[in-house]
Amino acid sequence: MSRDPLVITIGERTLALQSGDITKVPANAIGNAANSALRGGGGVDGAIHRAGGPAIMRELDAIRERIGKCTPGDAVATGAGDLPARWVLHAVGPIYRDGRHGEPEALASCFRRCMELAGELGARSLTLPAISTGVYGYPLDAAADVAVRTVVEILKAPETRLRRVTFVLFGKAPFEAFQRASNRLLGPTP
Ligand code: AR6
Repeated sequence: MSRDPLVITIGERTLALQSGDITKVPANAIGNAANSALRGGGGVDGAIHRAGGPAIMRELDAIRERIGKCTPGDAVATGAGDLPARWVLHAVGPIYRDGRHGEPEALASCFRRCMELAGELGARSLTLPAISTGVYGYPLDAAADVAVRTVVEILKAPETRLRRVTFVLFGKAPFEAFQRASNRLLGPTP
């Protein structure tokens, strides 16, 4: 049976996996699975805007005026409105085709950008959803592999100011996929 949450120590830092609704889990910064237009949508994006309130979209309107679209693999930061956090990091995941069109690189880049932005803002804790695994169709096990590998790599690096990264996974299937990925990459947790 799977332990939930699953907490893994990486040096002085922590990687955690838990199931649930990311809008309910307090953290300094929350990652979002947005789209290039930054106009909100369904899935986790819809849940974040509903729970966070209209202040988040007002900030995104201003960002859109400045930069136009946000390319897949990149992310932008706003305040978190009514969410139990200070910042939301809106990352744009790749739309999955067959895995040979730069999807793994773009997905890794989303997680890297979220962690970079979180570090720049001074966040110590970050929650992340399983970006691209809903509407964008990225197969769960492959996405979990990229997500866990990228986050662990950065948590092992001396520069990051982040202390704790938690994947908040919506349901049993994504939770178990991320657990398998962490077992593959880090070995089974004692
Ligand atoms: N908390 C945590 N995870 C969630 C939640 C939640 N409240 N709700 C859904 N998920 P998706 P994508 C999971 O479709 O594939 C939007 O319309 C969900 O089960 O939200 O990157 C955007 O505006 C899945 O595992 O994001 C874009 O247009 C994961 O979050 C597009 O969808 C991602 O699913 C982005 O598609």
